[in-house]
Parts: sequence; structure tokens; C-alpha cells
Amino acid sequence: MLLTRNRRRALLAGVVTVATAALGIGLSTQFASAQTTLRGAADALNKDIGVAVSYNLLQNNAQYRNTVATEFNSLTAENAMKWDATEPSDGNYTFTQADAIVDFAEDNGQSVHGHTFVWHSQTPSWVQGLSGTALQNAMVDHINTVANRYEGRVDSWDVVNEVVSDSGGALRSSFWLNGLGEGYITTAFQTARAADPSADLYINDYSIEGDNAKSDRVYSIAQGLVNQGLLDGVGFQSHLILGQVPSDMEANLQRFVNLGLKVRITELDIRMTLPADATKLAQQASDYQRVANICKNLADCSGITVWGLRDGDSWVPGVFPGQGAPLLFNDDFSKKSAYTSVLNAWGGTVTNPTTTPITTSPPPTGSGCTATLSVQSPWNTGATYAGTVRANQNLTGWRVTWTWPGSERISNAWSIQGTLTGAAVTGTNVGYNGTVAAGQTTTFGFNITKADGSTASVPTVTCTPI
Ligand code: 9MR
Repeated sequence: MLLTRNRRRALLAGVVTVATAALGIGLSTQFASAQTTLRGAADALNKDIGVAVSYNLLQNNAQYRNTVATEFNSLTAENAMKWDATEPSDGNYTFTQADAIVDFAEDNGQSVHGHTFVWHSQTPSWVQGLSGTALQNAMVDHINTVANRYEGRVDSWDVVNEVVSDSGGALRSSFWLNGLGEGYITTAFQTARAADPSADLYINDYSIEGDNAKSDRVYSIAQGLVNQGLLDGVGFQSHLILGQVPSDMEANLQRFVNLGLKVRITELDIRMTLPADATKLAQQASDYQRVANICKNLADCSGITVWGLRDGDSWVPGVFPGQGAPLLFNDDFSKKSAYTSVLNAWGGTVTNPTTTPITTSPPPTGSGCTATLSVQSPWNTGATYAGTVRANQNLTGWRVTWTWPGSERISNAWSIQGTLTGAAVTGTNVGYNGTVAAGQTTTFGFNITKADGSTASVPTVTCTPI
């Protein structure tokens, strides 16, 4: 609900305001300088930049974890919170995967947009075989159990998903509608509201980005729920096709905002006919920029979630053969033009994440290396840092050391290895970033945990060639 959503960034904003007032100075450097990650840019706008994540990839792929932690301030489980994952048989709840995703979000200061309680798909056959009171009881029990488990940890929920038919005018014919009648939507929202009064409740659907018969029907459902105080937002999935961002998307979202609702781009991807080429990728970047601008310009757009991290992680090629490349990252985690256009639209600028020639500095003098740390995006109990190593001579390896002055401790790190988790940190290069030519730089990064509300400090770093 309005007062409690976005706890994480509300607290962060409070810290900045107090510091600014007390010191009588402008915002600290990390807020005043251009942001270099999607996460930093989104934090500065007080919006969510989210990603749908896979439990398996979070478990097994360190680079996936690091990119998710660094670039996004909000997570959605792509599949792990759906009914077939959380209650595969009647009353037998399994939360291992969903818990792991919520734990990850908490460890990294990210909010969670929950997906989803009531859907006609990915709901086990034991539910679909019920009717009448038994079906209603199963729905109420499911919403209560899942919402209660994550109360205070999941910020918002897609309470119902895809309840309007593709032709638009009618509710979708599903076992929900056939078994319970139209009232099942209200019952779902009433149950969710009572189970977690602090979570924002959304209705979520696809092909409603423009003004059409389907979005008209969602609008009338939303009106009814708003009148009962049961709805906080509308999720526009936005599984878009290259070059086809609806021309009236701004106006359509605005009419929902005018109902007093938040809007959210909940499952953004923009697919193209494969193979991708430079022209299509440029069009895609422009389409992403358009969507990012729409959300930026609407104060009540709570954020954008992209439906997967890398092109190869996407559901699209499996469902639309010959279509794909719909996301912001390539399979090797490099950033696509679409990434840059979203970052730019939200006020950030791209820096090369690996070895970058320094063109503006004087030629290197002296010997050894110098290293610095900077805070990329802080939150109450943690922060993401970027580290830069500058070579003053040709390097084939480097070591950096520093000591945290306070409670800061590294929780996970990338492009650096060593003794990292204590107060005294000693880190060395990894395989791919040890060789740095004189005058060039390379980077590493990490997340820390820290005492609630404390300032993320920037210790002095000693750098030594090895
Ligand atoms: O991306 C999800 C994919 O991994 C699943 O196999 C699929 C099952 O239906 O669901 C996909 O996510 C869908 C989301 O939950 C609801 N909107 C459409 C998404 C793409 O199909």
C-alpha cells in the first residue's frame, strides 16, 4: 500500500535528506555524479529496475549472480513463486527456491515483486480439478500461506495474472472463471490484502500496453477494485515486438495513473526475427529507450522489470521459433545497445567494465599501481562498490589491500579474489584482469553488508604489482 511500499529506497532517501540538511551541502558525490549501472540510475530516480531470475542460475553461475546484484535493485522469480513451484500437491508447500531468491534479494538490498498467486497456467492439475467451495478454499489457503510467509519481504504481488481474454472484451475462460464465477478476482484481492496489508497489490496482463479492448477491460476491473480499496497497481507485461511499442502507450498508462494507481512494466522483452543484426539491435535500443522514458516520465510508474537477464535465458525462442534476442545482455554478460539506451534514458552513462585506456590522464610516471574504491549504489544495510586499478607500469598481476574502518564487510565480489571477507582485505587479480599495460585501468567490484543506516566508507587502497 502507499505508505509502506519501497521500504528500501524510502529509507535510503531519508538518509540522504538528513545528511544533506545536517551538513548544509549538496548530495554526496555518488548521487551527484552520473550513474554507471542500471541500479544506480534507478536508485537515483527512486524507481525499480528489476529482473526475472532463475533459481538454478542464481545457484550455479557466479557471473549471473554478480550481474543481477550489481545492475538491478528489484527481483522477480521467473518461475519459483508460481503455484506449481510453491504448492505442487494439496497443502504440501515447497519454498526452497522462492526462499533462496528472497534471501538473495535481501542480502543485496533489493526489493521483490512477487509473481503470482492466481493464474490459469502453471497451476497443478489437483487445483484445476476442484470446483466450488473446494476451489475457493484452495485459492484462499494458497494466497494466505504464500503471502504470510513473505510478509514484509515481498514488496508487491501480481495477485491475478492474465485474467482477460485475448480478444479483450471478456474475462478469460479458465478453470477459475468456470469454477468460481467473476467474483474470484475480488476474493483473491481481498485475501491478499488481509494476508499482507503492507504489500502493493497488482493486476498483471499482456497486450494491454496500448489502449485496446483488452486494456479497456482491465481498466474496468481496476476501477472496481480501486473502489473497494483492493488494488495498488497495474502490471503491463510488455512482451513487445521489435518496432511495435504502441504509439499510445504513454496515454494508456496515464489513464490508469489517473485512477490513483501505480503502473509497472512487469515483464519487458522486445523480440526480433533472428538472426539479430546491427539494424535490428539499433531499433531494439530505440524501442527500449522509449519504454524507459515512458516509465521515467510517469512519477507513478514504480519501475521496469526485464523478463530475464541474457538473451539465452529468455523464454522467447522456445515459444516463438525463429524469434529471440529480446533482452539487455548478451550470453557472455556483455551489454547490448539496448542496455545503454535504458541506462541513458534513466540518466546514467556507460563505462567500459573491463580494461579501458585512459586518454585524458597524463602519461604514466613512476612505478607500481594505484587503486581506488567508489560507492556505486548504497542502501541501508549494504552497498555495491566499484574498484579501479591503474597501472603506472606494465603489470602482469596486482594486489590491493585496505582495512574497513567500521562494520563494512564484503559479502560477494567479482573480478577479484583473496582474503576478502574480514576487516582487513587482501585481494588479487583474477585470470583475465591481471595484465594491464602502463597507463591503462582495470576494474573489480563487490557488495558489502554494513550496520543499518551507517554510511558506506571509502577506505584508502594500497596497490602493489605482483
Ligand atoms: O518465462 C517463463 C517461462 O520460463 C515459463 O516456462 C513460462 C510458463 O508458462 O512462463 C514464463 O513467464 C510468463 C509469465 O509467468 C507470465 N507472462 C508471460 C511470461 C512468458 O510466457
